[in-house]
Amino acid sequence: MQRLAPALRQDNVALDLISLIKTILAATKEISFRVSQAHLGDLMGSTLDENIQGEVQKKLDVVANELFKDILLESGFVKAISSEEEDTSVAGNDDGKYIVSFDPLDGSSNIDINSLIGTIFSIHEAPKDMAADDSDMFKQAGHKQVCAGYVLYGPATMLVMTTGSGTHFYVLDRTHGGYLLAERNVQVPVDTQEFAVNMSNQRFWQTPMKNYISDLIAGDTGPRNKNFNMRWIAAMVGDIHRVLCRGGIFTYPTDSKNAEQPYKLRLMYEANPMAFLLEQAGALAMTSKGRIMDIEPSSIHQRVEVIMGSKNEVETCLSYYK
Ligand code: FDP
Repeated sequence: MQRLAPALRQDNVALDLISLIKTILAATKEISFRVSQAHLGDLMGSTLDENIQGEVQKKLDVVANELFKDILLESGFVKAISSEEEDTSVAGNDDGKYIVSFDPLDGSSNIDINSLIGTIFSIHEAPKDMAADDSDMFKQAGHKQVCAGYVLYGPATMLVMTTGSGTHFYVLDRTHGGYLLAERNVQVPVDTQEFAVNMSNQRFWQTPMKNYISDLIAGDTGPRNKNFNMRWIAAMVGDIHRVLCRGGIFTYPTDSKNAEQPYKLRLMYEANPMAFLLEQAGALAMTSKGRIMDIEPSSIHQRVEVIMGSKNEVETCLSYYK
């Protein structure tokens, strides 16, 4: 199996970017180790703090965030970072070529139950004419990402990453401590019989999504004429990984549970990186109004409607909104 650096060189990735990716991956190796040990030590449960989104922070979230932040800022490669766990962006090296947005541990409700969690990251070029402490640097559309990926801390620790030349799977080989290429140019099947959505929110959805999901549930007795199965890991990294492996549609649709917050998932460090990975694998990543990666961000913690996965199924879902 090919090692990471030659695989990236094969895709003509710039040397500076390779160095930054290696820095990110050094942090994920330590997080992977700490996640595996968390039930032995004092890293379980919650701290008493809430993050900017009003969610109670888990201790592992905090540890992972500190690790990521420190290693990235010390590296000198980044001009600034922005994290789910930080209120605002954090300035780095004024001459850093890149900015990184990340969710240090996605799927935090899975931490206590020893289930799937992961780290999601998104890299953009840093604008030269802006100061390192100017968080407006992060207001760049997803189609300008130069790299995106996630690391899944599952039975195997897996890296899924794109630099714009296809989406590739890597596996952490603990015998030599590096990531090895497991599958190049993953392709998401265009059709599927599997959907992922939090069904408990059904009564809060808009009518088109209610109708679409009802038709999936009706199976071969309804207009779709085929049966569908449902899967919900409750960690976006896990659900998107399944879609990348065998197809499916994943949605966190608009809902009316909280009038001030119609969407759940975050654009910069959840929807955009997953959109880049999926599109590079032949899938679609949309809102009911258009392509996720074309959204011009207005704030670093912006939330967005998400409908992504197998091409034909996403298109069918969107047809209910017309
Ligand atoms: P979490 O808050 O546990 O970190 O980031 C939001 C997220 O996880 C996604 O990973 C996941 O898809 C979703 O929330 C799950 O939310 P619910 O099960 O509460 O709907």
